[in-house]
Amino acid sequence: MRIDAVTIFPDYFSALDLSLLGKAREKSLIEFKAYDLRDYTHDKHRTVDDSPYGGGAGMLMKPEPWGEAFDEILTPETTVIFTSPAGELFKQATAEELASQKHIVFACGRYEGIDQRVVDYAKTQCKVRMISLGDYVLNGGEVAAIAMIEAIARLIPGVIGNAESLVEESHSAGLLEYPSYTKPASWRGLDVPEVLTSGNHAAIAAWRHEQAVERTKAVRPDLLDPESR
Ligand code: JFE
Repeated sequence: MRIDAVTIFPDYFSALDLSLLGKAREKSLIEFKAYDLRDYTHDKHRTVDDSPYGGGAGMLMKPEPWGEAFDEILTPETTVIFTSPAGELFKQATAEELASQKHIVFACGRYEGIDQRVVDYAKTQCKVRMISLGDYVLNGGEVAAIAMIEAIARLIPGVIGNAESLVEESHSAGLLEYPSYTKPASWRGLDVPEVLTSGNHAAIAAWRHEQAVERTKAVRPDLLDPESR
């Protein structure tokens, strides 16, 4: 799979050189490149922003550099993702859908966002989605894109060392994680729940499921409500 990003801050994406994702890139499971939008400007100041028609605070990203970048980077097989607080919510199911794509391009805005015609133009070239990382406003699309790339990349076979953890995740999908413990069995007066040291695997599985359900009821009851999905 190839993943690209178009951004005025390509350095954000150096986070992807680290850890598992860096290894996946070394193994050529994923190819990644961050394109600097300013490389597609022609003026001395490498301008990417302008004031909004109709007035209002702040600046918008002007369309021309995006058009030139897209003409170089997009193919009919690309999915372009505009990260935006106005997009559909990013879910595990979204990551699963995107993990089977050949080529994803993250278009990362800054300022107050991007001229709408950039989205409309991209739709004439390939598949396009507007996706929100969550219901809060970031200063730009880069951090949202990095989070989405990590969620997508770990679903690609070979990226995660322990494929069993993906199987366990899909088994417990829709519930929050149960609490986990490691050694020592007693630490600062706090003990590991006895069932986990019992060796009774059926009892352990039942306890973990019950803990997951109780946690979900307490902090994310929306996940248990079929209406909300
Ligand atoms: C951009 C900005 C003022 C946005 C109402 C480009 N989940 C998520 N939160 N924030 C973003 C995504 C995001 C993505 C791209 C972005 C924020 N901004 C900042 C400023 C109003 C905005 O939208 C610019």
